[in-house]
Amino acid sequence: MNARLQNRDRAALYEAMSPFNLTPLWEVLHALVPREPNSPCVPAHWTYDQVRPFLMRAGEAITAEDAVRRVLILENPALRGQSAITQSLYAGLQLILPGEVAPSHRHTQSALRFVVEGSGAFTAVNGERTTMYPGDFIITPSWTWHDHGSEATGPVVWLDGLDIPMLRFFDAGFAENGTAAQQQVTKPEGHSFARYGANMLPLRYDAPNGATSPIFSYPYSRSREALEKLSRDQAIDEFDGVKLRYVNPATGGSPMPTIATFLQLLPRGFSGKPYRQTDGAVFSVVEGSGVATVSRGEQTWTFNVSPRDQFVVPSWYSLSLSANEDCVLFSFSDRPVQQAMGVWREERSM
Ligand code: GTQ
Repeated sequence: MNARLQNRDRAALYEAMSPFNLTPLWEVLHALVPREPNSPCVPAHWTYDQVRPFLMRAGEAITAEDAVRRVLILENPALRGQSAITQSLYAGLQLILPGEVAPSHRHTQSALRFVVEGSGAFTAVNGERTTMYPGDFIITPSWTWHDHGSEATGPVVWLDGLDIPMLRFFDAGFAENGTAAQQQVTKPEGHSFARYGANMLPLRYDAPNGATSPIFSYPYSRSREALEKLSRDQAIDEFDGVKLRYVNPATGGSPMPTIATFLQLLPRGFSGKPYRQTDGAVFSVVEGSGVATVSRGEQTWTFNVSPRDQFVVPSWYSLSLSANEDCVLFSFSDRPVQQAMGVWREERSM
């Protein structure tokens, strides 16, 4: 049979089977099982100078209570309309103004907060409030009641990171609104940290939040101090500078089952080597300034980053980081899920 006839036969076959919801694998196999990750996402950078005026306008346009959560979603430019910064993760910047309340609710999606601007807002989880300070990493475990409020004198802004697209993928999302705007406070602030945060655990450890860390807040001051000391005492990693991962103190695993979180210090003058990983990562700049160079094939993105900026590096795009002055970066990704599946990979250039 000549090729033209064959193509015509095949086209007729595809058309005939289509009404029966059948389609040939061989036309799509290469895309379904790519030689290497082929993310539809693109690298992107949100400077705080660009974003902040829109956040403040949002503060005038709607109250936190009416919005439920007054958040500007950081959408991957290649995934507009999907409320996703990577295929599996959601990110947004949430604003709360003095005296406001973001009402109590719970959902199966896990959430992290990374405080970007302002002090004195609080988040309440399971009857315990945690006051937020810049650089603090705070978690809301899956299916726990949470509300946010502010006794600050100015605006407070934090980065929200949630596994919303992942739960959407699994069709496993549930949510419920609280009966009162704010949950009752039943424990003194710092209760969980005393119980679980001193490198000690209660004798009969009760895993109050299932697979999620029993600590709600990982204060910046302690994490920053650790990085500072390590930057003096140990060799600086050629790719990461000094990078630590946050842990669930009861398991040594990630604080949340779906999201890994990291804090790293790039010492002044650091010029990191390029590496790539299968977990796309969202970064929040805490201190200092630097350059994130992201590349894939022939294409390169150069982000000059400053404090309070956010940026995203998709799966298998290579990243190299450099610092003009001591630079601290927070980041998060879906690594624990990939590791549970045994598919996480990284490649560090020679
Ligand atoms: O604070 O509970 O950015 O439910 C998106 C969904 C924040 C929250 C978001 C949420 C929340």
